Amino acid sequence: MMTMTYLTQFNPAIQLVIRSQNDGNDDEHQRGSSIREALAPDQAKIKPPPLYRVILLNDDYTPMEFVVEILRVFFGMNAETATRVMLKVHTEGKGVCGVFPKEIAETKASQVNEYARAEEHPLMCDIEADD
Ligand code: TYC
Repeated sequence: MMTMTYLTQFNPAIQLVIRSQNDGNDDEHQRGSSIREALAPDQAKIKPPPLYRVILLNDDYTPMEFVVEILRVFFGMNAETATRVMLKVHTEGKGVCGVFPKEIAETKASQVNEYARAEEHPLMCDIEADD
């Protein structure tokens, strides 16, 4: 039994087998949950992390090219996507740069704000729950 628990926790192939038993009707779903609970009680309780949107706010002074650079460097966007998001923020007041687990969202927003301040731009980045 110990061996099974170890395998289901750490062997992705076995996790896949258990997950596939959960596809289908509710009875099967229940049974899948019990099997998972029996084989790996800790894993059965793991929930995906809550997600947060990283939001960019418009202002009247930050140059458009700087905002595009931010979106490319910190959020991995290509020039076309970065320009589209920048223009959305410019015209609508705010826009989403990406959605991440809380700690990553907080880190990205801080890095953007610190970089903008270091370059003496008033650009503001914030986070909000993605629900
Ligand atoms: N409104 C700014 C300008 O006209 C451009 C801008 C876009 C600033 C997006 C901030 O998050 C922003 N230069």
